[in-house]
Amino acid sequence: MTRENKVDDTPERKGPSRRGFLTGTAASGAALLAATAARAQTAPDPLITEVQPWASGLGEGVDATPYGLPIKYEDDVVRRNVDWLTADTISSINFTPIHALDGTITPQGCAFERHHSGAIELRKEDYRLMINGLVDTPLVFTYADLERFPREIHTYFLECAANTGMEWAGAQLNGAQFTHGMIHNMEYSGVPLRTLLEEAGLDTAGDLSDKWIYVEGADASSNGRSIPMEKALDDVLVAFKANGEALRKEHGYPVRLVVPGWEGNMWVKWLRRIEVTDQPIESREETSKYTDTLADGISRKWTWVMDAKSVITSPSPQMPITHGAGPLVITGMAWSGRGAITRVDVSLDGGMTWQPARLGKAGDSKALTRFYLDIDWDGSEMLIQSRATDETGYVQPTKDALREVRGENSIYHNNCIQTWHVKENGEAENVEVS
Ligand SMILES: Nc1nc2c(c(=O)[nH]1)N[C@H]1C(S)=C(S)[C@@H](COP(=O)(O)O)O[C@H]1N2
Ligand SMILES: [Mo]
Repeated sequence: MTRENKVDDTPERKGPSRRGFLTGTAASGAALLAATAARAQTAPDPLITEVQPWASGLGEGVDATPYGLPIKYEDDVVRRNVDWLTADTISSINFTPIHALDGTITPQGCAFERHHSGAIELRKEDYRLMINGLVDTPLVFTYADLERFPREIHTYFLECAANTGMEWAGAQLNGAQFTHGMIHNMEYSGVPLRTLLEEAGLDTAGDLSDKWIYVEGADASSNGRSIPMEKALDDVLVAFKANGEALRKEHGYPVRLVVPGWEGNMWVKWLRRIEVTDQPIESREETSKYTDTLADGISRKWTWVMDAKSVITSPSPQMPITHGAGPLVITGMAWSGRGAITRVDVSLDGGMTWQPARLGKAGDSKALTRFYLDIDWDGSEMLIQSRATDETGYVQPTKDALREVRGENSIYHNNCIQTWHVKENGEAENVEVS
């Protein structure tokens, strides 16, 4: 921003149209002018005055990279794991670099992975999906069969119920990637599960209030989960594309279940079987795991919905402020499993006062919403927080409020307000305020 403004003061090198554009930009943005004034430079900038290597030779041909990766200068924007969290990397987790992303869509290449028995490779030709149990006509679909049913596209977030789970007892992990990175947000193409259940002869007009489905994956863990029929017929998708292309292996190629707004564990990857039952199965993944142990030692089960939550991604521990006082863009993301985000408030003083943030675009239901707060930073330390509100009126709770209800025995469903302590030198740290 500063450099572009400076171009205006340097001798003519580029054509008049670029100069005109930059002048226009500078004139229209008061913040931009302020930034220029703060960083006025007198020495000539060789990046402006000298011909650079990239302008004096040729670039790479179009056959060099048939399927591209990000440019090497961005090679720190990657998934990372925390080696002490799990015994090995097979039944493990890595984290989305949310601190370095903007917008709302998570590229598949850096979207977090969670596997219980590793990511398997399953060819489309070898893929089968069975629907059995309490249906008139048990069916087996091939991948090609699935492609012949009417498709829908929807954008949804997937959050592992364990996201932020390490933070119950106190501030633990120094980075938004690690405290909040078990989340991704993709545009899925797929067939509504309702369509396939009807194909198998399920009478969706009848009384299905006591019916469930049990869903399993083709991997060794199978990750079986029970889902009430009401949800199965509502918005669950059998998806085969994400962000326009085939699902990546690690996200369930060739077919995964999409269970909008509900905990990530239910989004079965490498989807292999759907059984219609008249009771839940009470599998490992819904009894000893993915239940919430309260202060008295009793565990809540069936806590499927992910409540409204948000986090500031920049500034944050991995994204310190690298400039002095003046214009500062604070940004983050918010989401709710109950619908659209309608409002995000930001506090700079640890929750004493709040101001409304600007939503990058209107929130989609059960999808990530980007927010911004553009401030004139005075260079002093801040305790920054964000607080999401969703369309049901639910407001993201403080950590203390959540602990009051849930105690400290929980792992899953920690949707508390996060605090970053931003220091005068721009560095940020994961802290708690009460
Ligand atoms: N078949 C199968 N499905 C699975 C899992 C698994 O190990 N096997 N892990 C679950 C968990 S706990 C989560 S949080 C999500 C993670 O999805 P992702 O790897 O695409 O991020 O997948 C779920 N579906
Ligand atoms: Mo998970």
